[in-house]
Amino acid sequence: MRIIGLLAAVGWLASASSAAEQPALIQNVPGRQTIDLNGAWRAIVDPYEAGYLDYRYRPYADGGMGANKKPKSPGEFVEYDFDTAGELMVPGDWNTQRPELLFYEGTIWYKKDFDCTRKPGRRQFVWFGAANYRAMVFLNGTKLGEHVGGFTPFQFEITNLVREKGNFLIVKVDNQRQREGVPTLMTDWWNYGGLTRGVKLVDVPETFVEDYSVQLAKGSQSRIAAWVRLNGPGKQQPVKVSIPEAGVSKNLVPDSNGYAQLTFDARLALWSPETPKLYEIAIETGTDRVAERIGFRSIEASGRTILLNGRPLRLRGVSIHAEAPIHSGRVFSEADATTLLQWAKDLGCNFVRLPHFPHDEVMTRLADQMGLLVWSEIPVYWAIAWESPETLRNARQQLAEMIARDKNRSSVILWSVANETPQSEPRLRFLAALAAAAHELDPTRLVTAALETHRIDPNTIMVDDPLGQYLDVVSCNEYIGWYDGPPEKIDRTAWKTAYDKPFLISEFGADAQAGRHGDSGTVWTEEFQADVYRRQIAMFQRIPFLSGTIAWVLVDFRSPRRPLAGIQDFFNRKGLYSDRGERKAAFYVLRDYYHFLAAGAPQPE
Ligand code: GCB
Repeated sequence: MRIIGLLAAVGWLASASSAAEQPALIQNVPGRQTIDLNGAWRAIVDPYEAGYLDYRYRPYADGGMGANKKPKSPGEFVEYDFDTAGELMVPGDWNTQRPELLFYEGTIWYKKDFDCTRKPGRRQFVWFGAANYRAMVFLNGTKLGEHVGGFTPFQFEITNLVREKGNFLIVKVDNQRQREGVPTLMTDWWNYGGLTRGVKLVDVPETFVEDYSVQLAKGSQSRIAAWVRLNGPGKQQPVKVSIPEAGVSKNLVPDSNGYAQLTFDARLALWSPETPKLYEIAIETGTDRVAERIGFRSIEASGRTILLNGRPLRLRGVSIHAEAPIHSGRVFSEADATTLLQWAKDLGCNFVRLPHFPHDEVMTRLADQMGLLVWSEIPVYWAIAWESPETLRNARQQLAEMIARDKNRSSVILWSVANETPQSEPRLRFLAALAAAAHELDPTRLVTAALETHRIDPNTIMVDDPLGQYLDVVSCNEYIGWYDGPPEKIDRTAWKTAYDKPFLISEFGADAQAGRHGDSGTVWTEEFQADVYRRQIAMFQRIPFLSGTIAWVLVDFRSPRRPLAGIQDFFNRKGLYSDRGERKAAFYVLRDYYHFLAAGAPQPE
């Protein structure tokens, strides 16, 4: 069931190439034999898509610029030439690489030349960490396929196309927003375009370990449920799963689909934010070996309490947008990810929300190492086209790709299927389908969504969004004291819930420009923001069923919706840090509260 669901969800891969047996996403690409295709790529800016469509808006038969055409005689002209075009760095959004591209939305063509030493009995894939939003990929003039969705990995097999010398890989990346896209037209983040994450050639044996999951079985702290899937002609050969430090070595025999599963007991030190213990695990066949470090922890909802390793958990969280600290642009490097996660730890957090789309894999891998719990999300945001089957298919695919990539990360405890979506029947159907898909794809983690609030009287918020019945954890964003009334309104607000489920405040906050001072009644000042935080914290103490809070947001981030000159300058200023890395007064207010909670303040009921 599970595998069929996942394959169906990523079914586009099957049509993307002619090879007989297309794998689902290759698991653990950082742990494979790879060649980096990162660095400088040639780039042609194509705002009218004229490299793809003729003057009647028909696609060129040869793929347009994907063919990399050259004049064959002095009398022939071709109106593009990658070899004389400028360069863009990959990975990297194009917006922050050239001033004239800061607001650019449209197509850019990328080209990279490479050689590839081919060994018999090996297979090659070209793998993209992400391309925002729509990518069309050509190798040596042949179209490999397309991918839609700006934040998840994808790959194409190139074994039969790649040559020893003189390969050219061309990618058309288009970041135009679309009403029926995921996300849709309006968001509160920068639409960074391009090959925003790494590109690699992945080299594997003819039969290889395509995918695997090694995690604790649902509800257990000592039973491991492992599954492995092999791909290739020898996919029924025995597989060994080992965890040497725990004395585990198990042999599995795959079925005719190359799939094998096993549950077994192990004595394990459990992973937690306080002790982020990771074990080296290895999956081996006669021809392939892949290894990585994995943690083991249980996560459950019991009534209104979240249990981590069987113990009540209070989440001390902050949201981190994928905006690079100090230099801005979309995060892809380990250095930037480390800075952001360390800033969250400095705040006293044990938990980070990574909104509003899957972040670079480097974030969740580092969260495993640094001991931070993670909320991961797909960009089903605000006014999605709820009635469009294609939009639902797209959202489901992004969900499946996010889960496929990060299912072995002990840090990830929550999958979020949506953010701040307006209530309606079509929306409920759409999101209930996504919640069901998340449960099916990953029965071990908890499913949530960031909901909106509503009041049943001027002073009482009632948490009763009907979507709550499909979620494991009910979460609400609220901006009392900013969009919703003056800060004093926070003092008068009481909360009730219709659900016997854990409850999180998934956003709260206010804008402040770092260094702008005044009294606490003056907006945009650090004093105003700090005052909102103080009042919010007092309100949290009055919500007996609260399992955690997530401040919005760790660092100021770029947003086209924020034009106020001299203050916003196209940044959302709700950061506890400025975009230059300065701490604002509210940072210290929240840090004191989180340290107080960490020191053993009362747990939720
Ligand atoms: C929200 C959204 C978030 C925005 C934030 C804001 O409710 O979920 O994406 O950036 O408010 O600052 O307005």
